[in-house]
Amino acid sequence: MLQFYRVKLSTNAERVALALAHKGLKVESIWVPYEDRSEVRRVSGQDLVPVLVDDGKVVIDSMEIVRYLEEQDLTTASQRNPTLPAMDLRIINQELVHAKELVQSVMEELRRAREKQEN
Ligand SMILES: N[C@@H](CCC(=O)N[C@@H](CS)C(=O)NCC(=O)O)C(=O)O
Repeated sequence: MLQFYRVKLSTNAERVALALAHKGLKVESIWVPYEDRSEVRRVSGQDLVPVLVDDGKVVIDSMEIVRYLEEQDLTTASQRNPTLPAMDLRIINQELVHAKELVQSVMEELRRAREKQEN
């Protein structure tokens, strides 16, 4: 099972908690005291949380953990059904930004054309 090292009231740890919940993953939460990081240091070689341990693989930094979870999920999803492209939420988000820019530039062109017609 995944092990999740966290402290209370840490927004970075909560980001990881939300990502884990979103993915529906079971974890063992290991709550460490804010003032004693010896266990975190022993496991990860540094003091900050969140830290995720996946079968011996240690991942530090909340966004690195989110990326790691996304990559693992995509790998598992494409193994489940290799004929279906896995949906990567990060890429979908980029595509949405591009689509929005495209729509804005088309609207701008139309506005200019209308202005030209009116004058
Ligand atoms: N960039 C890191 C920052 C990690 C971080 O600053 N964690 C805080 C808790 S939110 C911490 O462990 N602070 C303890 C300290 O600075 O000694 C991440 O996103 O995970």
